[in-house]
Amino acid sequence: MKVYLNGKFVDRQAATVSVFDHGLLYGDGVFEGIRSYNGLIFKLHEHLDRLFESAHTIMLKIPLSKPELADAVRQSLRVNKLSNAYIRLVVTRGEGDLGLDPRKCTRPTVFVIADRIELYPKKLYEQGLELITVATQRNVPEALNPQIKSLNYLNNILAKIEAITAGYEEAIMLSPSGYVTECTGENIFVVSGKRLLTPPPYIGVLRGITRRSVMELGRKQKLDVAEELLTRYDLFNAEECFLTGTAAEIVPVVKIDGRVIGAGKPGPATRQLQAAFRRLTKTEGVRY
Ligand code: PXG
Repeated sequence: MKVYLNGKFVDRQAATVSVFDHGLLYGDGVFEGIRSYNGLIFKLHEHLDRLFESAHTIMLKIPLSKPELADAVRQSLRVNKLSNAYIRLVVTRGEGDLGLDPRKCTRPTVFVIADRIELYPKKLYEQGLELITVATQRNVPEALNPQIKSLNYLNNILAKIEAITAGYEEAIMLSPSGYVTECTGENIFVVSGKRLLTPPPYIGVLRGITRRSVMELGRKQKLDVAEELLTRYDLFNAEECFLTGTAAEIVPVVKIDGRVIGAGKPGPATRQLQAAFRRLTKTEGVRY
């Protein structure tokens, strides 16, 4: 495997960063997770836009232009001869000293890893997922805005550990007021009648690229799509519930905190959106 690292393609073993890199010392950096399907990079420009927004927000100047980074992604897929892949794009503050001061970091570290996609078990999509809400609240936007896709994922990891400890694969995180935010690496949606609802970004969620695609597909399917504050009550009493993310795509949720959701199996709206999303990934994207 060849990894793009600071302008060069190097062997996997040589793809290393310094122990003084602030991405490692402080989680000071930003990243993206991108998919390619049959030679098409899905929503590449949307991912690059979000990466640049995250970087701009933490005052990290990416030393490449968007077209240059897009090229690095395309080349990563080509040199590794991948047609279906998961791509991790990372920009860290770079090497500094042991202090926090980002001014000591003069050159951001940029790398791109393109690897074969590890698909989730088919069973997950057929039977649906059982979730629990956890005690770890989602970061509040006033402290660390979840819209920044930063290398600092401890908030999510702590919630994931709680779910795993309790015997579940994924957790629902709430805001300090008890509103539903998102899962540890996926956005959440509910269907109630003709309404397709997902929490608004201001409550503390990542503006997922899959989330946006699903909202657009929902509108095309004549669903009434809205960003609304949701409580656990709203989840428990929804007809359908599902999660969205680049890696997971659309995952049906059938039980939350012991309550069966709807009919307890993937619902018709979820299935229709899954089918429409699959069509989209096959037809849309940047060729390489
Ligand atoms: N919320 C959070 C907190 C995320 O990290 C999403 C939502 C979904 O966003 P997209 O743009 O992918 O629709 C994410 C996705 C992985 C992985 O390998 C995924 C994410 C982060 C880290 C790992 O599954 N982010």
